[in-house]
Amino acid sequence: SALFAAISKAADQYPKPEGVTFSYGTAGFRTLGSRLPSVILRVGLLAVLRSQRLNGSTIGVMVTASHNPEPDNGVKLVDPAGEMLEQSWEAHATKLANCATTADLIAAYESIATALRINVNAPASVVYARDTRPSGPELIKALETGLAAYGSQIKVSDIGITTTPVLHYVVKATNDKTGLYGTPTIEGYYVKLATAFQTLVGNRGPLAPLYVDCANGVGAIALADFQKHIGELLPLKAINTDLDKAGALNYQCGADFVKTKQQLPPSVAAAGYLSAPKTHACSFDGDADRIVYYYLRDGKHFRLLDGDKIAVLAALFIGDLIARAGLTDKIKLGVVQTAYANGSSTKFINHRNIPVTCTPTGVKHLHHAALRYDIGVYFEANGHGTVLFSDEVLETLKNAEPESPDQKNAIKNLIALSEVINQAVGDALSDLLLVEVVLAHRGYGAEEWDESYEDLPNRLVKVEVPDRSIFLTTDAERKLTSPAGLQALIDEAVSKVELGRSFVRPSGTEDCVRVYAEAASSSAAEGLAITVSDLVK
Ligand code: 16G
Ligand code: ZN
Repeated sequence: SALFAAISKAADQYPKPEGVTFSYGTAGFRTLGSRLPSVILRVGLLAVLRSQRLNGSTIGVMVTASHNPEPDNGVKLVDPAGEMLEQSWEAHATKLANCATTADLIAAYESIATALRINVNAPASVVYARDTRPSGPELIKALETGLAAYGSQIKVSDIGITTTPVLHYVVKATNDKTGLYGTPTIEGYYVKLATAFQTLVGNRGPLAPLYVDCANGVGAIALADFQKHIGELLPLKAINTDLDKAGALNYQCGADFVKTKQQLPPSVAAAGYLSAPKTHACSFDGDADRIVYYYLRDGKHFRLLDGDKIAVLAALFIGDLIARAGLTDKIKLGVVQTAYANGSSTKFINHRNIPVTCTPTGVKHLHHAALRYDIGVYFEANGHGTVLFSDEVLETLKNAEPESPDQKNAIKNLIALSEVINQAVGDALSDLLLVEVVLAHRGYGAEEWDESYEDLPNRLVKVEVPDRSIFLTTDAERKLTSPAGLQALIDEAVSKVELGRSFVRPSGTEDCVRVYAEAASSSAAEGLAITVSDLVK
């Protein structure tokens, strides 16, 4: 057909590199940017099929490699409601990416279309964006070359350089037929967040200045643009905003650096921003879908406020609002974590009678589990997360008949929270606004927030193994089912340690196995991590 001829011609310009096997993993395809042009073109083709399968709903394509080093890049697809690509389609993506020739590609494309009963000539709609990586423009060209093969049959929209959560927002808003979610543009996103934030801060502003480490990535652009929408209500002091300096992206800065190294980015330390009393700061990752906070206790000691601390802050605040709104019986609030959540955080939330679910690592698992609550707070310890409000809850809130000004206020704030918090995916900017709102309402600084509970000492170790595929897990990755007998040995090691907990899981993004251990003391956590690592080797 004419369509396949056009697709072939486009694909011929971007042959698959030899000797590489691609895999659509936890966060899409991710590898050196220079290896990716053929993959990106093919992901564009799959986006068209996905859109056709879903009656022409708009599908998103995001070109980013998040917190990875600058030479890397990646791509992931966004489903119509703004969530990650449905898991069963990951195999189709992997299949297309690995076809050795154009002829194979066309055959694979046709077989997917046939198996899923997709009319390849139906209309489709795709929206795409990229982060600030130098390989971005070349990859976008490959994407556009593939999409151009369809001519006017499909609708294509380029929203340019922006954050991952903005793209998710635009996809969700585009597909929202009620038009209530927001205007489906980058500007629409800022307006929505700013309006809700102003409502929530009320007359508590202006708030204290906040230092934001942008990881020398696209978050710097979002932050500067957003500032224009809120003026001095919250002065955002952006640091690490160098988008032009080669190699600067995520280097010695950003959320991943701070969480893994458990220290200030050297740039932040050198500038001494945090020596002033009552100041705190936060770090975004390279595509601004992750955030961690920190401050210096007594002006000296680094204290991390990670995803677990954010989850606790948010859940308690929302729980209080639900109670004040008189809706405790009607709204079921819950928290979703992974095995990496510090044991103290889980215990703390449980003591407050808020249920906690544990899921495997990866945003899609947490997101899914959070949807089972009326209001689901989900965060990975590394700072990926958000709070989801069900449609039913939004209805309940909008129809509630408050019996007092306090109830009325609580209801208004819950509705505004659902608007300030990105309902599609974890979002550093939106989570930042959530945290600042809660701190303002509580009259807290970072120290008071930090006092909620004390983290158990913990260690995360990377272990190189000959074949990580033999490690199979169950119970949300907290137990191994294979290799046979290993879990019993881990259980035995854990039982000898006060408040000990440890688990082993194969990484979804690197060729290694990760060992996590926590215990009552730092030396015991260290010892347990070493013992379990030795068992794994
Ligand atoms: C990916 C996941 C992240 C997870 C990490 C674990 C998304 C968007 N990202 O980056 O949530 O924490 O993988 O990596 O789902 P690991 O499997 O190598 O430990
Ligand atoms: Zn990211």
